[in-house]
Amino acid sequence: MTQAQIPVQNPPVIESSAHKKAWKWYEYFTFNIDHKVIGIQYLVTAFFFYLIGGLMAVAMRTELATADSDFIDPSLYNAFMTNHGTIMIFLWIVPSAIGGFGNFLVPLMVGARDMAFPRLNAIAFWLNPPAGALLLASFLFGGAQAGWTSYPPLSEITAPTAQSFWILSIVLVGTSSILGSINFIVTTLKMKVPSMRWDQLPLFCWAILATSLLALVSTPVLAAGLVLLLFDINFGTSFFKPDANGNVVLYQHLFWFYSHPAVYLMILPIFGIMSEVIPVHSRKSIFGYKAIAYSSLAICLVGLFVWVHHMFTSGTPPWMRLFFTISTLIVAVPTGIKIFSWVATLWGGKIRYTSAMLFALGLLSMFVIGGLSGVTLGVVPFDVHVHDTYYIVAHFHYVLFGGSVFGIYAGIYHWFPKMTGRMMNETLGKIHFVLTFIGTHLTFLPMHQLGLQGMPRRVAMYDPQFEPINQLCTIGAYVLAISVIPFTVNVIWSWIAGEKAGDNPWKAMTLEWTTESPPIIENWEILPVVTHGPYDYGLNGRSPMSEERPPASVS
Ligand code: HEM
Ligand SMILES: [Cu+2]
Repeated sequence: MTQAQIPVQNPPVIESSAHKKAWKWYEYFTFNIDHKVIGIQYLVTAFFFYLIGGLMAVAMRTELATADSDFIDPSLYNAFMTNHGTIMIFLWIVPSAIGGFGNFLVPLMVGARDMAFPRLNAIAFWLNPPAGALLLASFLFGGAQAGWTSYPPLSEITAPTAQSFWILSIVLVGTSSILGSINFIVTTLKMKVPSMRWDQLPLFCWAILATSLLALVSTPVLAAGLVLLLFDINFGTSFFKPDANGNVVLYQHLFWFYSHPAVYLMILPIFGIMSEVIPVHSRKSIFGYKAIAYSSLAICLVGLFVWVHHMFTSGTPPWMRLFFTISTLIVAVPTGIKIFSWVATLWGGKIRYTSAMLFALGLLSMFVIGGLSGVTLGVVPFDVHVHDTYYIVAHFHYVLFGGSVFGIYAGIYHWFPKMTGRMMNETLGKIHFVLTFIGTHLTFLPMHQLGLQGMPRRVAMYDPQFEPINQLCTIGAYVLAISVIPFTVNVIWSWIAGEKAGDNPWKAMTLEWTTESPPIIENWEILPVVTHGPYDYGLNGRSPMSEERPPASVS
């Protein structure tokens, strides 16, 4: 190859690890400052919480198999409902999508040796286990009862100790997310290899950049709201107490100013994963690179101005309803742009139906359903009709399960070879996909109908007329629970004894595939030089479908 060898003078050396090439397994359980170790720590911890949150969901669905309350008592049901939602959002999707994939991939994708602030990075991760422990400890005091939104006055008058544990836990994860965001922003802006132009930055990195900016603006607002709530519960203040001139709607504003964007915090990194997986597994350059990159930034901006759509039934004045309806419908535009770009990328591509690709395709279909029901909810009269019914539950599970969890799975099947040096088993992967796909539809599709017929959410008992449909959902939930088994077996077995992966099993073109699998400590012996775009399949005279890689992208 003709590219020049650019040796790196004085590579930034991480002390203690100077002459090691790989970490020992037990070093993954320590305060390690390598971004790759931290990424895997995030992923494994988050998956552990996913299993716990999933068990709570199964318990709830078992309760809901019959109309009366006969399996767990209502206050335990409430506690499961609250902690299931909280765990899934704050301890599973956000930490795995941003913390896990972001940490592992961003430095590798921009050609850096680590994150900008490795020690801060480790601190950000290590805030998560105590946060999870605090959340689970809340069960010793009856468990928080007020739902993941924790609206006062309910959250101020039920289970105060458990609620305080809940708040402290969320403040810890929030702090973790702020520290992580600063790190991602600085890493992307400052540590990209000079040979990489901005329009060669992988779309996953654009997504993490947008996500981090959004998290940085919105998370402190949530933290403020929660700390005020903590004061109300424990120290006699009355920010949100209606009987003492407090304002409950103020809490809702503070909460949703974070939590609506939180939806994008979960989905933007997943969109980033999609933009990497789809071109690689269909051997085509991504369609509309700039449109995808800018739409991430647009979603991040518009997403900050739609939070009131969660409060249409909270006495919101009509002009506000109008403004927030319009802004809500506008967010559908950049999201639609991305969907079109992926479909256009798939169009005429040489699609390889790997497990990663199947999950990505599954995500597309699910997300379209969830997105469409979201658009219907943006319209005030309809929202008022289905407010706090199972229609809402159906909508957000399509987005969160179909949209986020499918994306995380796609990402794991795609990058597992890079992370561990071994391939995952495709047969088990496909079984996992089929079970998950059927289970998700079976669990959540019928819920639209329940909602339209008026079944309220967040209750353990319901009118017997809803029983047959609920039983379908419960069967679906068991299918989903079973679907985790082939996945878990696959990860553990493949990690130990899977087929060796080689540096670039998918023949991808982003930088992370130019180093060894798993990457050595500090990522490269010699930093890579970028000679082509991240999705340039088939340039330099090869056919667009070429399986062959272009001349080495590093030298
Ligand atoms: C294993 C499959 C799952 C099942 C069977 C399931 C089931 C449930 C049920 C029965 C509820 C109570 C609904 C209500 O009364 O409002 C619920 C709430 C919720 N779920 Fe799931 N869920 C699953 C996965 C997920 C995932 C992956 C997420 C991802 C973020 C998630 C997020 C939530 C949230 C945010 C709530 C609302 C909790 C609240 O209202 O405080 N769930 N889920
Ligand atoms: Cu929203």
